[in-house]
Amino acid sequence: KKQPGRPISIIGVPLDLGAGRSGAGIGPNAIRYAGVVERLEQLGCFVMDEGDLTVKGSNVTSTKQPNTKLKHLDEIVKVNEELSTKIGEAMAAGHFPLILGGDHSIAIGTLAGVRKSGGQYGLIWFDAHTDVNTGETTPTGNIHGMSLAVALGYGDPRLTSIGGGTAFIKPEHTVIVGARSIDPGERKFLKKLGVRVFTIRDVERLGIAKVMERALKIAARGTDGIHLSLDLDGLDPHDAPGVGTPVPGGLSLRESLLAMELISEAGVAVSAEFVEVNPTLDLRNKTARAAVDLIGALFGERII
Ligand code: 6HN
Ligand code: MN
Ligand code: MN
Ligand code: MN
Repeated sequence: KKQPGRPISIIGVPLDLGAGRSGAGIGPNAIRYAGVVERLEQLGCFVMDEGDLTVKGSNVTSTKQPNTKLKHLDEIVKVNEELSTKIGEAMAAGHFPLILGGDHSIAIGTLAGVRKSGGQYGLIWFDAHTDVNTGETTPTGNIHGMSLAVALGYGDPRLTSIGGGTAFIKPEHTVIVGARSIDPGERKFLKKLGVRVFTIRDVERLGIAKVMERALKIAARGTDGIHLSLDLDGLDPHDAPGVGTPVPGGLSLRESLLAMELISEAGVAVSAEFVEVNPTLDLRNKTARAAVDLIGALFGERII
């Protein structure tokens, strides 16, 4: 069932500086063109589109990257600080923040903002990657590969202190679903912190229903609700081709829809973000349309 009565605040974050290539910055509008507001309204939701945050530059125009281990750090800090304020306000008003990305570095601001609301929240991180690199372990210097580490309290202090400091989320309430591309440093990090990872292999062996049942227990038990951070590259590139870092062998759109339906039925989600939609790599806006299908399922849309 959808969250009854809770207004949805849509916040677009047209940022691609955290990724290794340009294009994710037009993700929010691609998702709007795919009809996200209309879809939610058809489901009876009250939707407020708050527009986009202002982002200076993109990977197209700002090629100077003075800090190669943390590319575009200044602008990413600024945008995420602003985002955390926005999210904090939306949640304080009793709204459900629905964040449209943008590259996955925006999860830093989202989770910092969710944390501001004072509760202790769990996290379902749906992704082909695990995004737990730091400036020390990153193979690329791209901050979108570090956002989960930051949310757990690890990484450059300028990132971990966004929104007022301290870890935004606890490892025991964090669960990753769909992973199939993990860097050596990330593997160590996940082991050390004891973060539960359901890889694509687990999805194959157990089925997505069982995986989500377990994931929901980890994220929701003993918390005030969960945040869903969904990277479209968690889906197979066949169903979501418009992503900057595609990895073959992912979840089908149908499996991903079932995952959303199960989160929706659990009734525990307090916020969600859909990131890494890069329409410049897409035909017919397929990836944004997949995002809208997933958002529909999350807010109660069913086949019958
Ligand atoms: N994403 N692990 C790679 C890196 O550069 O750190 C890829 C990260 C991808 C991040 O898709 O959100
Ligand atoms: Mn209101
Ligand atoms: Mn990601
Ligand atoms: Mn990813």
